[in-house]
Amino acid sequence: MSTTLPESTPARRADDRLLRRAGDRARTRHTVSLVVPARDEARNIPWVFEQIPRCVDEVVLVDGESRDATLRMATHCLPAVRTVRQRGHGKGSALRTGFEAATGEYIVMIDADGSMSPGEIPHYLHFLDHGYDFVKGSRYLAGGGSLDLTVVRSLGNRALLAVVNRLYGARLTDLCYGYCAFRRSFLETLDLRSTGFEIEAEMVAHALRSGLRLAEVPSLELPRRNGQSHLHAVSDGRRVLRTLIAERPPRKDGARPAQTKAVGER
Ligand SMILES: Nc1nc2c(ncn2[C@@H]2O[C@H](COP(=O)(O)OP(=O)(O)OP(=O)(O)O)[C@@H](O)[C@H]2O)c(=O)[nH]1
Ligand SMILES: [Mg+2]
Repeated sequence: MSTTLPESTPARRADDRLLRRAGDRARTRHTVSLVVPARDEARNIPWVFEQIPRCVDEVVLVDGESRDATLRMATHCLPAVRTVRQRGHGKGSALRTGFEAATGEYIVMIDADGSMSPGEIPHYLHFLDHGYDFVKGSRYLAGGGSLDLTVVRSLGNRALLAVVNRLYGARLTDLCYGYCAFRRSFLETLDLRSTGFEIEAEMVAHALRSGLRLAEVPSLELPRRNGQSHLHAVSDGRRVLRTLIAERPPRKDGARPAQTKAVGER
């Protein structure tokens, strides 16, 4: 059955507007690569992969010499997955390998342990679609949270957050959290060199220092589903601090001031 509306009723005009908007969105749809660093995450990959939304065009799994069936599980769950072996050691090396292999206009990164829900990816893309260059998740914005943070990690994150806000003149609400998305065209600007967990801080530091338009979106961190954490809170925290200090912008460098937007902020 088809329905026809008479010319120029309010309903028809609204209908046309909706179609035009949908058409605009389809025309401007950007391709999306999802980069997933994984080391011994065979038991968590099925949960992560089955939730990847349709807006993702390419999944790049970066293996870190896993001793379990991570690679086999990844191809079993998602035959189209691109698996690459990381160059060097550590999560930072893995992400840099994955970013170089990615081909999408937008890159999203999430962990493979089930602590980040792929269902949130469209929220990040929304901000990239609306002109932001770098979008990071925040567990501290209304609508976000963590079921995973221990007291020690939470205190460490707060302290490092104060440092980044002070040194970079930012107003971020979270720092040590690896759910981020950015335009691939800014990969060179981000100029990433970190090898370990401090890469997330380096990405934020370089995005702020370069004046990229940065947004935060609420994100809910879940507990890792199975297996062991690879993070060492004290030594990795120290590496983050060293990175933030080493990469801080000179006092007066004429760079564009950082523009940060948090969802819900006016
Ligand atoms: N390829 C690769 N992936 C890594 C490496 N180290 C960590 N990862 C992955 O990076 C992601 C984050 O590591 P986690 O061990 O979960 O660190 P975390 O989230 O801070 O710790 P938990 O909260 O306890 O899970 C996971 O998907 C890991 O498998 C590595 O050296 N190489
Ligand atoms: Mg984790």
